[in-house]
Amino acid sequence: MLGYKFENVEINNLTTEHYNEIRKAIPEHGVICIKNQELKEEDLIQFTKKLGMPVLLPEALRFNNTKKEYPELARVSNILPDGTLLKSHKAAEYWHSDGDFWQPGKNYIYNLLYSKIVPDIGGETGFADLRMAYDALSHEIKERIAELEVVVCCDEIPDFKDTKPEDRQPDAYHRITHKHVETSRVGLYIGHTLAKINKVPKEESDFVIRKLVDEIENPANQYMHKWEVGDLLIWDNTSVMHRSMGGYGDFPRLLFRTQAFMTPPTKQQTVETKQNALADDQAI
Ligand SMILES: O=C(O)CCC(=O)C(=O)O
Ligand SMILES: [Fe+2]
Repeated sequence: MLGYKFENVEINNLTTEHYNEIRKAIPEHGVICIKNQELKEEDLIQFTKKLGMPVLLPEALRFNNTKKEYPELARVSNILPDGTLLKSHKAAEYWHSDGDFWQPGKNYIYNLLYSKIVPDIGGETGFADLRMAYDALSHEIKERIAELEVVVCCDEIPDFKDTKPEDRQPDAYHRITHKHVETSRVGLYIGHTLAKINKVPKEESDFVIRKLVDEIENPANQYMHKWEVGDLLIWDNTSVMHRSMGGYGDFPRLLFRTQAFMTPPTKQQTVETKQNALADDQAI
């Protein structure tokens, strides 16, 4: 089931049992929310390192994080570090998987997004479950995409417009029918909704992508997160796509983001996690 909420854990004082529950819940539920956290930048980075090697993005993709001591951090915000409010700010308002521009395998990343300032209206983050979207496809479309790949080209990713030429990654080719490395669940992977299918005429590519996007955009396969200050969301970019739902006008909004390359759990963790299997599912 898409989404899971943890209410009684403290990231800065985490037991092994809670860590294992969190770690297991991420790929299982696609996105999880840990409520009521009080985290400084370094706390978020420390926790990110527990999940995997932190992703270091080019400066332009850290979105005004000017603090050189935290290269792992991006500021998702309409407020500049000096307090200036960016009017009519819009960012990430399209369905995407972060890290789709990395080569296959390296694109398996977790996102951590932590809310500091929540706007009075709007500003939700939307999630689409790629496993549910896949399951909902017709048999015919499933067969059609079985061997196909999408091409992710940095020039088509809006966030890359301010990056330096040396930050551009080579085109990445990803299988559309994605079997999750950990859960073995099959889901879609298209990177972003304007992606093109490799070695397929444009008309056919557009037709097939449209069929897939219809399920990604189907509210039955989505969860909308309404932020509260102190929420820490963690999601698996190979199980869900996400986007900003916008609609916050000029109300201030500030979130801190880090990312970690996914590392499969150790044998020991797998055993412990099985023993501490999550009790009843708690919907977000
Ligand atoms: O602003 C949001 O709600 C989502 C931002 C986003 O795409 C991200 O943090 O990766
Ligand atoms: Fe994103």
